[in-house]
Amino acid sequence: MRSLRVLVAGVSVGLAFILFSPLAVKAQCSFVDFSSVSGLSLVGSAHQSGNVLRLTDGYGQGGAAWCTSKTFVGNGFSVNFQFRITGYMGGDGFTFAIQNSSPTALGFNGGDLGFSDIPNGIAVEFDTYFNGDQCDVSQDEVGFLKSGSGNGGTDHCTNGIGSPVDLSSLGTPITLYDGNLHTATVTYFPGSLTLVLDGQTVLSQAVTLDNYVALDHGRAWLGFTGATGAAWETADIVSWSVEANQPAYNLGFMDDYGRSALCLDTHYGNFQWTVYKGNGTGNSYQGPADLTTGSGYQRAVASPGSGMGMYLIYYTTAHRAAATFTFRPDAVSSALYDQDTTNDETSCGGQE
Ligand SMILES: [Ca+2]
Repeated sequence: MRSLRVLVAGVSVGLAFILFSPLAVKAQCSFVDFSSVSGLSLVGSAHQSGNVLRLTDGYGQGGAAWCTSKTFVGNGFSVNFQFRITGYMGGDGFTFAIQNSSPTALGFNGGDLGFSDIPNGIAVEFDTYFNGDQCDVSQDEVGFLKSGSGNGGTDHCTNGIGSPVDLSSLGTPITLYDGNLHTATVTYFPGSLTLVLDGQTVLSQAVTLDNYVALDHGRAWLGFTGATGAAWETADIVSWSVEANQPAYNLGFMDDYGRSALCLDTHYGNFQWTVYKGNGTGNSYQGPADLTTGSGYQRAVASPGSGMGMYLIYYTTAHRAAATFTFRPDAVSSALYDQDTTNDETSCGGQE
């Protein structure tokens, strides 16, 4: 009889496989160009201009563009974007940022790059104005920043993650504001954050995102901020793609009658429910779940408003589980009863 299987079960090899080989999927925030800005929250000076996302184009501006849907970033992601800075009149630059403050967040302008004062975030800056009082190293630099409060919060001495890099000092120098198209790839693998710019690895730091951003079931808003002051420039994002790793489901339940299976990611709180019998057979549903661990039990409840309803209780000492599911758009509902933990070979996401 198929029953419960604890995938981790103290088997570190199995856990490592799950964590290091999650499926990368194209996230919702992917734009071949910005002929449509549907799905973006545009704030301040940020606007669509032809086929590009224009962050700034005058003096004294601040703008931001956030994907309105949060992206699951906790298990790693890769972001690729092209940008072009034209009409360089001295500054200030832009950032790619990850934050859990607001989909309309915008910080101070000028040297604060529209990022400073956005709480609960982390940014990759592309800085085109030398602020000596913020520990800038160049008017042509990149760096990692954590959230800083108030004016001047983009100070690398207080809020830098590692040191900024002067791009003009590279063996093959890169000039951010030369009017050319540049390609940036930001890759987060839990424990490290890397920026590759025009094929050169220019930044790489030990970073665990959870230490800087309070993730929402592993999720956060992704986007860009840009700013100018007395000095200004036109800063355009030309394309943007996001690939994110899936939750690592590490606890699985299979119904005794083979009707459906439930997998839980117990780190961030996510579930995947797959229907094997009855209405909705073959469908799989994912979403955030709120987890509670009590004495002798674990409970998972689907977050309200997700379009899904799920209630699971797993008795950890008795090794029994019961769950009910509904999915309103598909009018699918099911129950799961799992009475025996000992003989199950089902993996999360599929039957053996
Ligand atoms: Ca600066």
